[in-house]
Amino acid sequence: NIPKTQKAAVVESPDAPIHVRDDYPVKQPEELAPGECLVKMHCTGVCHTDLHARKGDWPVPPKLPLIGGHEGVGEIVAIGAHTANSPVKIGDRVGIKWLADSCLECEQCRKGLEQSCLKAKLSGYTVDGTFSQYVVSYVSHVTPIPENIESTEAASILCAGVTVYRALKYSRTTIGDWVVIPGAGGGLGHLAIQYANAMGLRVVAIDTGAEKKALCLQLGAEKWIDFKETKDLVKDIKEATGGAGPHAAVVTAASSPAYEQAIDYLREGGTLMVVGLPGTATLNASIFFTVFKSINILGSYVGNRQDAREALDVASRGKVKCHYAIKDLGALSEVYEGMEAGKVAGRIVLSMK
Ligand code: 8ID
Ligand code: ZN
Repeated sequence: NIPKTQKAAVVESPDAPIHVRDDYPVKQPEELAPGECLVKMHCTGVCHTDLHARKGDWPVPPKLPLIGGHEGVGEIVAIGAHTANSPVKIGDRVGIKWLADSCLECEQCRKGLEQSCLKAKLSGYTVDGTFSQYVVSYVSHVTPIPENIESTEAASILCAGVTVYRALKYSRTTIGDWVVIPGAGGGLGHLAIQYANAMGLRVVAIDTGAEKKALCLQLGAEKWIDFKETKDLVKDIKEATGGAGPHAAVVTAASSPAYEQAIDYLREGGTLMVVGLPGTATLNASIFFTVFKSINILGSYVGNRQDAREALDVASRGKVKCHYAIKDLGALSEVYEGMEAGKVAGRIVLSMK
């Protein structure tokens, strides 16, 4: 009883309005290739990456027409014939993350850096994503969802959560260290505050507006700086961290100004985790002070299958909770408008039922 057609939000071109259709074809079970599975979606988060994709912001172009979305949770309703060694079965609740599939054989895959596999398939970018009722994904990469977490709670852990979890994990920090999070009131940032706290880190949240301030402080940030109000960001960050500056910065803002002074405010030996992805900006770091202060600059790209399980495990034990509002798929355009205007505190999750 899998329908032939479904609701889907289709982007035909970067300028055209998003077209929510109800006659989009569903790939039928007998059409699935080995290794593919069909997932009936419960819900999906909306990431700022989906907005970058929709606008064609990035130097690597998305497929067109495109169905975006890569924070989906649903149930497997079919698996392609002749699929060998599937780690999941029909009826399992699974998550669809940014990395839809990778070859599992190349050096990057063997090293657990599968997100940088040259044959990677990206949900909602190079293959259709989760803004539809049925999604074709891949048995080796869908993420089993633990029982004790709601689908709507789990959705944004699959991109926002795993991304900041991994960035913090590799930030060369330890219990009691200070981490500054520009973008703290957004989807990635508000989860980063909580993962940082769970790791024993002390958080300086940077973002703007009363609503995001209240959210960040409520989620456990010790200090707050409004980037639109500060007269001297470096001075304010240093003061907030007792004079010496933070041990790490995890930049989750979707804008390049958020990176500009990181080398100046980081503590000696500190680490800049490059996460937020403004279109074509370059990192402008003083070479002299990067060397003189022994600064580490590390790009951090979502997470591998293990990171996804770890991030979900932490959330399923109640240590991290997504702050979200639920809307329908038809609201996607207005969600993007709100996100563009910086008005979304936390996340928006779309119900797909
Ligand atoms: O794997 C990765 N590296 C990865 C994974 C997922 C998402 C990277 N991203 C990227 C997205 O593509 C996007 O560029 O991270 C960025 C943030 O995604 P998001 O959290 O989904 O976006 P959001 O909810 O809009 O939050 C961004 C926040 O940044 C603040 C905004 O106010 C907003 O709350 N912000 C901005 I724009 N400029 C800022 C600044 N200068 C700033 N905060 C502090 N300082
Ligand atoms: Zn994302």
